[in-house]
Amino acid sequence: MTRFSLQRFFQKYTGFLRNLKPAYVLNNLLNADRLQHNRALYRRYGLRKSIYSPLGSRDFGRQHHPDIPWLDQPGALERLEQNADFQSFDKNLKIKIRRFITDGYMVLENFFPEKETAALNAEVDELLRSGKAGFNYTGRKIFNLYETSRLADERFFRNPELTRLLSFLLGKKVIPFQSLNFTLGSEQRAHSDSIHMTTEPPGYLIATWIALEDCTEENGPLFYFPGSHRLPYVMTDDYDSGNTALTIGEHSNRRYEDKIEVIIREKDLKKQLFLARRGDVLIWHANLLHGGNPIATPGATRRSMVCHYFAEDVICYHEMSQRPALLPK
Ligand SMILES: O=C(O)CCC(=O)C(=O)O
Repeated sequence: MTRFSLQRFFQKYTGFLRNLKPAYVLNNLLNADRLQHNRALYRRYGLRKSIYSPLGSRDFGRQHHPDIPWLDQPGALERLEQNADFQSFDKNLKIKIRRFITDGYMVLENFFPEKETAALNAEVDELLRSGKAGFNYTGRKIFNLYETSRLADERFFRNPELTRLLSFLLGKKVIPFQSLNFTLGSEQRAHSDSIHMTTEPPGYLIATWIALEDCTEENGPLFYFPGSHRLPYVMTDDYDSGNTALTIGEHSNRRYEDKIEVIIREKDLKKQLFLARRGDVLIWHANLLHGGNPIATPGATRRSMVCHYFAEDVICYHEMSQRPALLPK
């Protein structure tokens, strides 16, 4: 089985193998070239294990490395005001960046012109119709469309203006990691991306959520909890994940989402809907709790694209499935 087909297999497959750590180790070995950069990083962060082994937050002990993103550090607002790049932004963007520190998200209204969102929607329809793109095992997500659509790749995933802003927010250059396209709302329960895409030091993931269609209360809009990014990161040791030496734990995702629901209740977090207009972009922090509202009108479409970015020069991994991230070559 080639490396590519094993990756594809994991995108569609939902059975027992998904739970087995050795299956991921095999996948790591088949993708050895995409893990070599970790040798130097493991040394830098004092991690003494094979780059092909399972990897989780427990490997870093109780004390995470203190070099977290600059805007997550104490005194970030003051440091921001002294930053020359920050001073070069327009007044409106400065306000949004300040709020990103406290709220964990920002919205760039009308960022993509209608011509571009219409072209991408037409391309998604055509790729789905021809079978060149398809949904993964969730039945809702088109994984890494940027690999088959130059438009999705160049204008949306690697958009220079967006990647510059994301690099500024993390204080390190970003690496475009994965994209997800939706034609219907995800109806995903509240979660933080950091359980799925994790870094050491923590916090070096950032995402853009792009509205390719207007969102209403009917078509399952995105929701988020402002300020929730400031809560402690919830990792597999913080809930009953079922994780063992050989398995990642059955229903780990459901158990995680149950835990997040408890936290939302206990902290009395206030949910906000993102009733986006087509072309709007929302940027969220690695630890902002968010999800997809139920679709109130069955069948109502909600076209959108999510792009996830890791920062360069940090260890990137997947806490829930306990494996190092295979960065694009
Ligand atoms: O678009 C949505 O409804 C949610 C997407 C999401 O939660 C994610 O990509 O992490």
